[in-house]
Amino acid sequence: MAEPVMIAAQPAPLDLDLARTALVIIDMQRDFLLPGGFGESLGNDVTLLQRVVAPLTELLAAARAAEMLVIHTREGHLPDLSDCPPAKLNRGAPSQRIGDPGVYGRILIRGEYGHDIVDELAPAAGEVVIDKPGKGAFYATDLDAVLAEHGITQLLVTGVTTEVCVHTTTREANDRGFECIVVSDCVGSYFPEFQRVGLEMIAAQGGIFGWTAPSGVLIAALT
Ligand code: C5J
Repeated sequence: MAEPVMIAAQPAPLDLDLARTALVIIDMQRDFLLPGGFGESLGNDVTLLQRVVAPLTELLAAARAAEMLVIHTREGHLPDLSDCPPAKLNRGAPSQRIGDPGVYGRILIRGEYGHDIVDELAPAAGEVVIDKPGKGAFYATDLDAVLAEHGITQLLVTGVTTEVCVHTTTREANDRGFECIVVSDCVGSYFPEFQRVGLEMIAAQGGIFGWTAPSGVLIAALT
């Protein structure tokens, strides 16, 4: 069995057991990333999220080469919206709500083009795809069971957005006993200040709910 690898993470080094680690890629969906899509229609600068694609593509390639478990998530809802609570549905501008027609199909609806993952990060055959109705990837999904089945105890958390679905999932994972490294250049926010503070919050207070590290350090550990 391979020895754990020490990762130069913040706020302190962490021993990573690669055989018990999964790469989790949160919500790298066209609705959030593509120009003209839902994210941009809300007034956001999608280039801030697109920056994540190149380093994450490299990390994903390294994880696949190392035969690490790869898990993709997608935020979205059933076509009849029965899994979308009114408190979520009735938010935002009336013309740009979940389920409304958008440039890439009905916004955040499963099966629509915009709901799916950007081409560069498309799941490979056999990789796990978790469809989640909430911000956290554990809520109303079988993620916990999938991780248990594979003996996973540590997570590399990536994707968008840093302060929303990445944070929520990392906090949920931390509460369930997983050690999480949030990969600093592989997570993105529409708000530069949220990106900076969002990463600082994770590693503050001795790593209150996780660690952070850049992708280069992790790719080096994987290769
Ligand atoms: C948001 C997400 N921000 N994936 N979703 O609504 O972070």
